[in-house]
Amino acid sequence: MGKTAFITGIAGQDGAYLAKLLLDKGYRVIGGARRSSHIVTWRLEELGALADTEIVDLELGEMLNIYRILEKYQPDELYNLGAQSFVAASFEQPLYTADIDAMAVTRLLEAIRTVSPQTRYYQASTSEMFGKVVETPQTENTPFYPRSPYGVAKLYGHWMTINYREAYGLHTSSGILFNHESPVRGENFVTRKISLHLSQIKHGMRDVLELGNLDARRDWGFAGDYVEGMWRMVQAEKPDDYVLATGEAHSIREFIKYTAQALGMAIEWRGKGPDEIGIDVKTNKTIIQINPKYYRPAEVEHLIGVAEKAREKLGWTPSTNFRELVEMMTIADERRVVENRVCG
Ligand code: NAP
Ligand code: F7E
Repeated sequence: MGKTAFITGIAGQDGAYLAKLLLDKGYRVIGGARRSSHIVTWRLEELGALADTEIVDLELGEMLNIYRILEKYQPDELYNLGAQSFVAASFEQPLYTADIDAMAVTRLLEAIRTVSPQTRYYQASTSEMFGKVVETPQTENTPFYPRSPYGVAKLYGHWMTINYREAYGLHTSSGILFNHESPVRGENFVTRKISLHLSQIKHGMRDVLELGNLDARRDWGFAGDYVEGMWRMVQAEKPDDYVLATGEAHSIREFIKYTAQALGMAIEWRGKGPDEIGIDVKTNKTIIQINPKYYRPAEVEHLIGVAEKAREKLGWTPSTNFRELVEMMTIADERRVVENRVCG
């Protein structure tokens, strides 16, 4: 019989890609989604994973909800992808972010230790833990310096994952994943916001794209590649911590440039700082403006990772480069706009 995997955050971007990957490998996949008036299933549907994924109610704030799920399903593997994952929101909701992104990790690990110690655990850690970077590029050995309540909360989860491995001998691994995107990325994140809004502008359904800091640089990979890395960490004989990254960093400005290119548009920049604007060269209209509400109280300026350990020990390498990722997202969003489909 195939293995059973439980995925928290099944309705999110990575949840959908991981569910698809595990189903294709013959797993029984059970996914936890928090109760709402309308559970978001379009990502699973779009990736062809909805029909075979069993979805159960899971609120990461509820200890006994988690406990009963572990007791009932006794999964071979648990991937903790559920989180308040939007960095900007964590500045406004720091306590909620701490409860779900930090304390829930301990809830899960305590439940595993108590009723399902054979369960292998994956923790979704993040390059945001490097924050105001101490060295460039970043590896598993780079000291952490988080710059947001999100980053601070995730750092707690990362260390608890290590602590339960060392204290109780549990198979717990932590993936320090750099930004990874896809056509099913949430619309608030800057990449998807750009691919969707510029597609809408091209087709006359929006006038302006409003953004914050255009000079931040990120190491952006493709989510489909990164869930393969998560799975490999969990299959490894020994649990450990790994960076997954592409080793290339690009600015928001570059992301805009290549999205525009994929749409057959060109942008000319004028002005500086909050007065900078992006003009559509063909129509001479202002289509990009800065809105300071998108600036963060503390910014992470430049992240770039080295995934050498994952390559050596897990045989993992990313298959999609930056240009391919931008094109993939833009083509998907332009198609949705043309077909008048809402995916968000
Ligand atoms: P995502 O699309 O935001 O998905 C997160 C999921 O967690 C959502 O489905 C959300 O439910 C669920 N969730 C939020 N609060 C919950 C709660 N209280 N109880 C139960 N579920 C809850 O994020 P993602 O991009 O797939 O990322 C997956 C994980 O990797 C997250 O932990 C994120 O922090 C981490 N990570 C992401 C990246 C990246 O670049 N994508 C990089 C490093 C680490 P709703 O659908 O109801 O909102
Ligand atoms: O911002 C800048 C913003 O929200 C990227 C999450 O998955 O990756 C993600 O966190 C950059 C920042 O992602 C806008 O200031 C400019 O510098 O797309 P983002 P993030 O904060 O890097 C990490 C690894 C995670 O773990 C997180 O869960 O873009 N930026 N203008 C903007 N960002 C947004 N969202 N919106 C703007 O208008």
